[in-house]
This record gives sequence, C-alpha cells and structure tokens, in this order.
Amino acid sequence: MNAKKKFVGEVEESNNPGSALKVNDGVEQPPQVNPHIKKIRKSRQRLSLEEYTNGILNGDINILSRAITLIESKLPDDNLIAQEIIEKCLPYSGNSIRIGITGVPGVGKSTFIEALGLQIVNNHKLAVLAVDPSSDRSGGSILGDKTRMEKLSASRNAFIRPSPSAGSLGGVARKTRETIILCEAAGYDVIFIETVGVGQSETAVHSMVDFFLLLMLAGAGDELQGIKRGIMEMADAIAITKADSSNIQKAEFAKVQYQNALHLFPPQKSGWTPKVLTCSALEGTGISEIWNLIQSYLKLVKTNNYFNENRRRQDMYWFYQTLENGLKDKFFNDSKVKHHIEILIQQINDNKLSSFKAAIDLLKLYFEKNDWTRNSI
Ligand SMILES: Nc1nc2c(ncn2[C@@H]2O[C@H](COP(=O)(O)OP(=O)(O)O)[C@@H](O)[C@H]2O)c(=O)[nH]1
Ligand SMILES: [Mg+2]
Repeated sequence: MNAKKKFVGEVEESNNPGSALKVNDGVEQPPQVNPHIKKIRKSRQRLSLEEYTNGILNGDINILSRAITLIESKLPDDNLIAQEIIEKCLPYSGNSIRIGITGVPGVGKSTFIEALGLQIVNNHKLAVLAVDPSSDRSGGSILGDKTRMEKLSASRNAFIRPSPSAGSLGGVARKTRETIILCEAAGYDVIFIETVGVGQSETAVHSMVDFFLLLMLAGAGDELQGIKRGIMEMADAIAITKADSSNIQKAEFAKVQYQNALHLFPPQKSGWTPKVLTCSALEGTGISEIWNLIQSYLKLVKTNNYFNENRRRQDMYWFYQTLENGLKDKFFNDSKVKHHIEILIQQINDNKLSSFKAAIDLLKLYFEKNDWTRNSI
C-alpha cells in the first residue's frame, strides 16, 4: 500500500525534499491480530432487553455499566432501549439510602467517600455516582475519583461511576437519576452522589437524595465564605473536613461558627435539626460518627413519614423537569425557531422590537405551526 497517509493537523506538503514539512509515506497496517475481534466488538454492541434487565437484577457489574452507557449515549436508539431497561428495573428500585455529598473542589469529597465507603462496604453494596456538568472540560471528578478512590474501587461491593460527561445540567442530572434506578435494581443499597459545590448542581442533587451532606474547610476568620447560603440551608449535616494535626483547633472553632449560623435558618420540613461535625478522612476520625448521624436522620424521617413524602415530591419535581426540558429542547431545536430567533434578536438589539413582543411572536410562530391555538400561549 503506497498511498500517502493523511495526518491530523497536516500542513501543506512542501515540494522541497529537505523541508521539515515533507510528508512520509504511511506504514502499511499489520493484519488484524485477533481475527475474532470484529465479531466480539459487534456482539458487545448491544444485548437484548431481557439480557440487560436480567444482568442488572443479578448484580452483574459489567452489564450494569453497559446499560448506564446506553443512558448516557447521545444516540436516540440507545436512549430508547435505555428507557425500556429503566421501566423494567423500576419495580426493583427505591430500596436504598441516597446520600448527596457536596463541597468545593479540594475540600476532600473523594477522600471522604473512600473513607466512609470502606467502612460500610462490608455490610452494604455501595454505588458512587457523580453530578458534575463541567466534567468534560475539567476532567475534575473523573480524575479525582480514579486517583482518590483506589481502595474503594477495588472492593467488589463498590461500584464507582464518574459523572456523565458535560451536557446541560438538566441532562446530566436526569442521567444520574436514571442511573440510581439501575443501581438500586442491581442491589446497591447505599448510593453516594458527589457534586461540586460551585453552582446549580447542588439543587439538582438535593432533589434526588434522602440526605444531603455538605463538606466544608475550616477557614481563618471567613468561615461563611465560599459556599452560598442556599446550599447551607439545604444541608442535613455539615462536616468540617481535614480536622487533623495542626488543623484540629481551627476545625473545632469552625464547627461552633457553623452551628451558630445554622440556628438562624428556618426549621426543616423533615423535623430534623441539621448538625455540624468534624472529621479527618486521612486519619479516619469522625467518619463513623457521620454514618451514625445519617442513621439517626433516617430513623426520624422514616418514623414521621417525611422519607416517603420527600421521595414522592422528588418524583413530581423530576416529572416536571423532564417535561420542561423536553419542551425546551423541541422548541429550540425547531428549524423555524432557530432561523427566526436570530432575526428577532437583531431587531431587539436595534431597538426595533421589545424583548417581550419578540418572545410572544416566536411562541406564536412555533405553536401555530404545531396546530396550537393562540390561547394556549
Ligand atoms: N490533611 C487532610 N487532607 C485531606 C483530607 N481529605 C482529603 N485531603 C486532601 O485534600 C486534597 C483534595 O482531596 P479530594 O478528596 O480530591 O477533594 P475533592 O476535590 O473534594 O474530591 C487531597 O490532596 C487530599 O489528600 C483529610 O482528612 N486531611
Ligand atoms: Mg473529587
């Protein structure tokens, strides 16, 4: 094979034989090392619905991972079969404790999850998921998970899945929520969902978990900085991390500060009073106390029925979220809308049209096209 290979980023080929831009002939590809590889790859592509569901219900990690890949896939065909798998798994889901763990990057979430995870994997099957819509750009949580949770990932009772790669927050959150269903059907009875405490993803995670844990660093004098008040209000517990060696006193001080701050927040609907603890994932101190705290919380909310009420409320939230996202997607991907939106924006910028009128015009355009009456806008 003498045809010249094209290389990525190839610059125009120089005619000068001494030039560094000369492109050499490509090397002939060796024959396929394993002649069966094509066959294997093909058969790995997709299983039947029954094979997926049976595999998941039998706790087969490999099949579980492959089903999650279908959920995360951008191919409509994959999503269709994913929806069917979810439907089949739904009756077997729900039997877990879902715990959200948040905090700024570097606070120690992954290290904490590994420490707590290792303590509970003897008695529980633990799935660790993540919601990080920025993961595609930063690679943050993926890299972190792999390096920080080495011991935990070696446990056969633990299943660690990094955040689906970036997309809209709504999309990433929905995929994680669907992944929870599959994990529960596969027998995972404790689900940790890690998220980066820098924005909207906390609200999404809060609305898919039973217990929300906020990890915080002991700062010098500015304890309440860095994390938004709204996120603190959602927390069922705050853990001051890295309470070890020279940091212990600072952590104890921060604990008092946060305890005082939490008193100022309105009481929770759950009837639970949020607590502040200190811990060191590195030394393993304070970790079992946090687990015990979670158990006390669950005891309370299962007794007063908040646990079930909250899950029903969350179902409603996701029902409406999915509807909203679906409608938005369809609207913004409509070719007519796409075309007219540009024109309208230009008119708004030129002060020829109010933004309100422009929006109404576009909605009319879209809904009329789809046989909607004017009154439905
Ligand atoms: N001293 C101390 N360092 C910790 C502790 N937990 C985590 N770290 C360190 O903090 C850094 C960030 O930890 P990581 O778990 O990746 O944080 P994440 O970004 O929140 O997931 C790492 O260098 C850890 O070794 C702890 O309990 N004590
Ligand atoms: Mg991490």
